[in-house]
Amino acid sequence: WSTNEVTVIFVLGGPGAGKGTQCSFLVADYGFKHLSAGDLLREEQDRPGSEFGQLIKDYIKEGLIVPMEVTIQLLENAMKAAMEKEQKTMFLIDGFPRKLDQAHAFERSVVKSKFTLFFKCSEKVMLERLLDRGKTSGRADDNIESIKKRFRTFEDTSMPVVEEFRQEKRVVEVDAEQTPLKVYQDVQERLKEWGV
Ligand code: UP5
Ligand code: MG
Repeated sequence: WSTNEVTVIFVLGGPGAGKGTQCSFLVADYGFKHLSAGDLLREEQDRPGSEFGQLIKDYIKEGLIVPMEVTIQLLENAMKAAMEKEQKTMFLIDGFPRKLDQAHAFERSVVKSKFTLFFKCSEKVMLERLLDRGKTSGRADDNIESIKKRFRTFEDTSMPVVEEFRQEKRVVEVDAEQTPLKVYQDVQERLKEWGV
């Protein structure tokens, strides 16, 4: 697709930074379709007959990045469906790209993103949030062992993506340690500056 037809905003930030929370606010106020790569992978994992179920399960538990072919295909299918069935053209792609190869492949073969909304949050705060959510989330990776691995992968593998986009002046950074509503106010101000 071309950037005239489709607008993509990547939403990045560490595990528990609040990506999903802020995306749901944005969906309510703007015409975005929200696609969480993690949610799409978890759905695919649970889909009867999926050839990737076990692989996804193992990668998520270990906090590792699922091979990009799987994730990009899921995202592309979901975008296509939202365009055809809901006439959506604006997408928030949450939790992706988390590795440089994914970023390059997606921007080359699907569409170039407008910018990346980056939620900055310390590990201390993210850990508290995730352990708290883990009491009820049922997520296989909301336990201390998996959380530590997710933090590690985020620093080693995903931050280089943010750094590359930052060099290209395509990162909009928001302090994610404030209350959800204060974070959202900052997000709205920044989007306005970017003409969204
Ligand atoms: N909360 C949120 N905002 C708050 C605030 N401002 N103040 C106080 N509390 C706040 O929020 C987390 C918790 O914090 C919630 O309880 C919330 O109420 C509270 P949430 O909005 O869910 O944060 P989010 O950043 O979305 O956290 P999430 O756990 O979803 O982030 P991850 O990036 O770890 O998870 P994701 O689902 O994206 O990926 C999971 C795994 O999938 C990855 O580890 C990886 O193994 C795999 N994956 C890939 O392999 N490839 C991909 O491209 C994507 C994922
Ligand atoms: Mg999330």
